[in-house]
Amino acid sequence: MEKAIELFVTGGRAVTCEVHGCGHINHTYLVGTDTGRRYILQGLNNAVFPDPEGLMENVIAVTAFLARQTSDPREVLRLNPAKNGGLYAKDDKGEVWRLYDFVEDSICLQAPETPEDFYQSAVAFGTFQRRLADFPAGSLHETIPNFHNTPDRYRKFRAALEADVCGRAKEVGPETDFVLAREEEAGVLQRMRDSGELPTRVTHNDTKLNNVMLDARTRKALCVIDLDTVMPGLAAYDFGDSIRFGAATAPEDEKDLSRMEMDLGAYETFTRGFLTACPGLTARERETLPLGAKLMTLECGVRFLTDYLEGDKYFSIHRPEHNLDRARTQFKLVADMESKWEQMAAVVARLSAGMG
Ligand code: ADP
Ligand code: GN1
Ligand code: MG
Repeated sequence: MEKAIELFVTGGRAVTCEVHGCGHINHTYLVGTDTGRRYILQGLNNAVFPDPEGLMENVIAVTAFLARQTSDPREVLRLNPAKNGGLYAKDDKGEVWRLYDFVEDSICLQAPETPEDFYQSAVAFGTFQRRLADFPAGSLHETIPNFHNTPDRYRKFRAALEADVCGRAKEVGPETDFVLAREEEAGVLQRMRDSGELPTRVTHNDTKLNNVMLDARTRKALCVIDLDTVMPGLAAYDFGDSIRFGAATAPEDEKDLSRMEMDLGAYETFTRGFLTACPGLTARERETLPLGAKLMTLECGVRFLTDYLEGDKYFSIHRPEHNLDRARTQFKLVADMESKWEQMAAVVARLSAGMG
């Protein structure tokens, strides 16, 4: 990657380059230069993204659109020019690289430290969606086709179960039963999207707390990062994935399942922030937010379990059963949401009152 930085025009000479962050997908490095200016250098995971050029067209268009709506440079990711004249570059192995400004004086959290941190992440994602409301969604490339098409994730799960290339299917009987018992409900959002009952919006689709930067001093929302999955989608996806990750009482790969629950207080905090920052949702969209939380969690568990069955080819793992542990936490979270279902719906109804 020392070579990759040479593909870009930088202010100053690169003097350090270290692996950075906890993302599961891309290769991310923090680059320091002799002028003190810092950058995030990222190599796109070409096994995950079949069309990196299309993906970069999305990122360029979305960041340019967002940049026109704010005067604060830290509110939008900024791409730096490559020596080829574009905003990304290919190395001699065909890997696509990009160089963002490092968002200085910011923090990126793996879990909220206070309710206000989580509220601010809701403001960040809600604002992101609101600012992109007039972006021409049809012009975006689908960087990962069927990304939140839950029935399609089920089809892939069944195929992995049948192929059983690692002989692991026998280890995941209870998890498989859990998944298959929810197959009918798992398709509800997709059917509502297909029938036009819910509007298609420009969504982020990967709204984990660690894809938001907060100001280190004020701890207010700065910007949303990790724009690789920005595509047409449903509001419930962005709301739901945030709840899945940030309202959980334990990390995504916690082994002690008794520690994993959905915190209703955190859920309410996020809902308040999201609805305030993005008040234009339809009544039907607001009603589907709890289902978004449940289905994004179920879908993510299905994806982890599928990857486990397929031999851990997609998500980065740091121990042999990492994906299985991740799948189990997601299913525990789904079960907990089911036990809190009435309260989840009541929170949305209460906070939506008077919104029309
Ligand atoms: P992945 O797709 O692998 O999750 P991300 O784009 O989310 O990749 O980057 C991984 C991590 O790097 C983020 O969680 C964040 O901590 C850090 N990061 C990414 N971009 C920036 C940036 N422009 N400024 C500061 N930190 C960043
Ligand atoms: C991946 O890229 P990252 O680490 O923010 C994944 C998400 C999953 C998440 C689970 C492109 O997110 O869809 O929900 O891991 N991103 C992609 O932690 O597949
Ligand atoms: Mg990320």
